[in-house]
Order: sequence, then C-alpha cells, then structure tokens
Amino acid sequence: MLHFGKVAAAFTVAATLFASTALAQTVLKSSDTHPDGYPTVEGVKYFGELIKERTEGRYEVEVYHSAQLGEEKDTIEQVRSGVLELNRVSMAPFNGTVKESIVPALPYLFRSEEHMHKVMDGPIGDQIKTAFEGAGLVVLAFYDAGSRSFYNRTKPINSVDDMKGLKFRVIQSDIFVDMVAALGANATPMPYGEVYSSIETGVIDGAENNFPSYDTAKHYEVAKHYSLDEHTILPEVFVMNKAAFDQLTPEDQEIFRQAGKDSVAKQRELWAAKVSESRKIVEEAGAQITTPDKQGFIDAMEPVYAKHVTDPVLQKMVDDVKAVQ
Ligand code: GTR
Repeated sequence: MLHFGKVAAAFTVAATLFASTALAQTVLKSSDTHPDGYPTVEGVKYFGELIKERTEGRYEVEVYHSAQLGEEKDTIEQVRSGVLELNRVSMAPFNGTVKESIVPALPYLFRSEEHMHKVMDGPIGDQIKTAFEGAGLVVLAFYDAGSRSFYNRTKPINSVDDMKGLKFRVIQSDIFVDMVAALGANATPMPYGEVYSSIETGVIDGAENNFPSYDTAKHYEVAKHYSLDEHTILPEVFVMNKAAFDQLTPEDQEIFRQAGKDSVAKQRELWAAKVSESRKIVEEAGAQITTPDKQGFIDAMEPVYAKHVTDPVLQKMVDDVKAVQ
C-alpha cells in the first residue's frame, strides 16, 4: 500500500510536470515609450488579457512601458529582428522603412478623427498592414493618438508667421522635418526622451505632440504656448515580429488578430477620456492654448506633398483617402 502510494504520488508529480510543460506560458515582451496607465500601454495590456484568456494561459504579454527597452527607433529594430516580439510605436518613425506608412503621416490629409478611423479601419488600412509585412512586421492594431500640434517656450502662435525662426523637435520622420521647414521654422528630429531637457536648456524652442503626450511627458512645464494647429492626425501602430507570428498555429494567429481588433475599441475609449483629462491638467498648470487660423498652415504644405507624394502608389492612396467620406 505504502509502495503504491509512493508510485501514485510520483505519477501525480509527473502528470503535473507534463501538464505544466504542455501548457507552458510564453511571455511576449512589448515596448512602449509612454508611462504605465497611458492609453496605448493599457490597450496592449488589454490585448494581453484577451490572448491569455483565449489561449487558456498559453500566451501572455508583459508591457515594458516608459521606454525601458529604449527609444522608438531602437525598439523598432528590436521588434524587426525578433529580439522583441511586440511593440507599440507611432506610425511616423516607419516613414523611411514602409513607404505606405507615409500616407497617414501627411499633414492635414485626414479631415477629422472619424475620417482617419474610416480610412485605417478600411481597405487603405489593410493596404498599409500588408506593406508592414514586407518589413517583417504584422500589424495587430492601429491606435488613436489624436492630433499633433506645435508648442514652444517662447511665444504664442496665432499664424504661420509666428512660426518663423523657431526651432522645434519633431518625431523622427523626414515628412515632419519638411513640414516644419515649409512653415519657416527649423526642425530637429530627436528621441522623445530627450525633448524635455532640450527645451529646458534652450537647445530647441519647442516640439509637437498631442495633449496626452504634452501632459504625461511634462513638456508643458517647459513650453507653455500650445497652438492648436492640428497638423497631423497620426495613428499609432501595434506590431508583432512576423517570424514570431508565423510560428503560431492558424487558430492562435486568429486569436491574436481578433484580440488586436478588440483592443482598438478599448484604446479609443481610453484615448478620448485621456485627451480631455490632459487638456484640463495642462490648462490648470498654466499652458496657454491658442487656436491659429489653420488655412495658412494647410496652404504651406504644398511642397511637402510635392516632395513626398511622387510615387504613383502613394498618389493613388492619397486620392483614395480624400475620397473616403
Ligand atoms: C507620441 C506617440 C509616441 C511617440 C511620441 C514622439 O504621440 O504616442 O509613440 O512617437 O509621440 O513624438 O516621439
């Protein structure tokens, strides 16, 4: 009896070991430049909860927020090479790598956030997703990032003329460099994490971003003039290393894709709330918000389109975007 008990116990241990091996959890790492609680971080965490639940615990996601794994340009390399499985970044740093990503980064192309949603949720969004595969990435979601506007520490901006000579940090994309030049100002692309100190020390006069970034990165502390010129409605992108995605079973691939889609609704909801909250925070902290006449900004963008939309594929995409009602 005693002997049998031991055998049974050994068998139970073996069975448990076997079960835990069969159900081994794969923890996928995901990077984000923003702090914990930011809508993109929470969107990816929600994706993680969904895949954990739907794969019965076989997969889960760990989000490394606050640029713990590096700045966006670096983490893009990491996810492309497979050092990192997942990454949530802006669309703009891909402009030099994935041609089609240029379209949603073009200034004043989207008429509104609703227009952007329709485009990114439809066939043009699918065309952009396919293009990312060529760069070794599977797009799991396009998230919201509202609209980007200029802010600076020197003066209020009420018209394009007020932009003259100012030095702005831009997100790392040539389109943004040329956009700033077309407005008569100077652009310095630099990693997000360097912006605060660069404004503080006067290396630059300001930068451009949405209210939640302006708020959470505390840029309003060093650049209080925010002008609502809303030059781009630039979506975020949540990507997975393609080789890692291809290793999943077809059923799991479907679970990942669906979870990505489901996380979009969640992120959009969180985003809308965060924009109002952040605007309130920065205004209470003394940010001065101006609403410049946008037409002057729009008119100045002609050379940016002339330089970046020369390719017939891009030209067609731009026309298609404009035709989306
Ligand atoms: C934010 C975006 C980040 C990062 C940042 C930047 O709006 O969410 O992913 O790209 O802008 O300007 O670098």
